[in-house]
Amino acid sequence: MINDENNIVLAVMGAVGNGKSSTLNSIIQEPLFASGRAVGPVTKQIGNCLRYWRLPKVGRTVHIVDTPGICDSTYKDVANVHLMVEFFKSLSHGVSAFVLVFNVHDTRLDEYTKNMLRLFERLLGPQFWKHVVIVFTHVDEDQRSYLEDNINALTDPREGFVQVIRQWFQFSYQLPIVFLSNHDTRYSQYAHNCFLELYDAVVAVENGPRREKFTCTFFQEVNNRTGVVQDNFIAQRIRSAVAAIPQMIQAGSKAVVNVCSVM
Ligand SMILES: Nc1nc2c(ncn2[C@@H]2O[C@H](COP(=O)(O)OP(=O)(O)OP(=O)(O)O)[C@@H](O)[C@H]2O)c(=O)[nH]1
Ligand SMILES: [Mg+2]
Repeated sequence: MINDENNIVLAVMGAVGNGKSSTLNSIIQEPLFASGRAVGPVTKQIGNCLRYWRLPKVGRTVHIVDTPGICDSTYKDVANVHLMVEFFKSLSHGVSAFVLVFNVHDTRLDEYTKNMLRLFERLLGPQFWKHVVIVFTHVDEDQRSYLEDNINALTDPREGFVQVIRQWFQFSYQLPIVFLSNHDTRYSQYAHNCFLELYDAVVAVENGPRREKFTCTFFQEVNNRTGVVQDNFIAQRIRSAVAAIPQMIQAGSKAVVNVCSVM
């Protein structure tokens, strides 16, 4: 049952091509979501479905939500905002973990990614961070020793990746960080261990201090409405969240103009 409260609800987010769809496919051990290398984004729609978490076999069902990648293109920005509206509707029963997916070979936190994180925080509230898991893909077994210096830099307690995010958004707790490979996951003990770490991280944020899934006033308010009224409400909330992020406006980004003009 899609609304069973025992389901893990997992949403992946991140830049185009970072391995979001592949990570979900690895978890369920099924090529459900299209993945690959392309000039533009491969995932163009929100995809969600219910499956067993199979890597590793944990005996729990997972409601997985795949999203199109964040990218810096005017046309795609407009499309992504429309899709985000659908995204929030589909998550209105609560979320175990928001998995932010990065590629270990490209760990820049660019302004666009930062603005999208600001937008999520603004819409969902700062409690959103308590349900975030950071994932780095492309940490393949045969690359692991070569990547060890990168991994140490990213996890550095004073200057590492999570530390930078914590400083930007000014929260004091740690975010779980998982390094994994989506390459050849079927028989690999290494992949099994990586995904066990991911499962443990998801369960840890799901069972945070409040021992419950993430929900927020915004989700509840969305749920209290239906049809066109619900659509208009979501659009209005996104528009005011964007307007409240000075960096998005100062950037003079066409994305902001488009966000406002499509709603
Ligand atoms: N070697 C290796 N390749 C990976 C890994 N994760 C993803 N890939 C490859 O990276 C490419 C992009 O992966 P996707 O899963 O399609 O990425 P995405 O984030 O869903 O991309 P969009 O939907 O376009 O935003 C594919 O060719 C994957 O096979 C990994 O851990 N190791
Ligand atoms: Mg994808």
